[in-house]
Amino acid sequence: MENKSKDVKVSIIIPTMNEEESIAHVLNEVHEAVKHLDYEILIVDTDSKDKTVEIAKEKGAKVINEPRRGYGRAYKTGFENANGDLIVTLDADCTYPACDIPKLIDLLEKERIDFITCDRLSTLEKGVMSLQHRFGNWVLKTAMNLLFGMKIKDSQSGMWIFRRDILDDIELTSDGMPLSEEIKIETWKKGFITKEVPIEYRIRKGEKKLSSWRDGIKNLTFLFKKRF
Ligand SMILES: Nc1nc2c(ncn2[C@@H]2O[C@H](COP(=O)(O)OP(=O)(O)OP(=O)(O)O)[C@@H](O)[C@H]2O)c(=O)[nH]1
Ligand SMILES: [Mg+2]
Repeated sequence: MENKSKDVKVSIIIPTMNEEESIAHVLNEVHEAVKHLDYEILIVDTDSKDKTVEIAKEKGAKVINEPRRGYGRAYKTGFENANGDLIVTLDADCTYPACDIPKLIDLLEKERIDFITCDRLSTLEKGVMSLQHRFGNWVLKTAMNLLFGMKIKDSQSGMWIFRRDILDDIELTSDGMPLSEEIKIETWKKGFITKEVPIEYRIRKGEKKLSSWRDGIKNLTFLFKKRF
């Protein structure tokens, strides 16, 4: 049975940088999915020049302005401002299934999990991710598993569902894309109960903010620095 409880507050955090093409769609999907829960939606925006902020406010999200660039920086600012007992993260580009949030929260609570990360790659459909991107993801998850003795299937996924309390016990140093790796390494290392759950990943709307080569190399370098 789906969780109908309003005892637990959920903070949904979404970083944005010029996502006017997709943000309304994502926010509609989030509202629809969690309307039976006590929740807040935090948009952490860096310098959007389009209508992202306007649309987000119109759709009832709380917008936090974070002028310092970086995906990791945006999330750390979001975490500092979150009032929920549970935190849910996803991109603003329609790639992650917001409709699955209630199911994932139920799983977290039922199995007393501390940190769920969603796995985009096990069920990935043809054409959703470029070959280059898939290869990069394979290299990064293999490096992470070898360096840290983990068994992760998707080290770069940006959809997580977790108890806010765990943030007190983990150290997040990255301000960039590597934060996605770091949060998984830290929760694993600190012995939290973690689980990877397959999800349906979708084609991105709007322009990507990631530079495949530059960010790929930065993510790989980060793993070695963190390990040694
Ligand atoms: N606030 C903020 N958000 C950012 C920044 N960089 C990226 N984002 C957002 O973070 C999310 C992830 O960025 P994406 O461009 O989707 O990166 P990605 O998911 O690795 O790459 P794709 O597979 O192309 O989607 C998106 O919602 C972006 O708008 C930043 O510097 N600041
Ligand atoms: Mg994305």
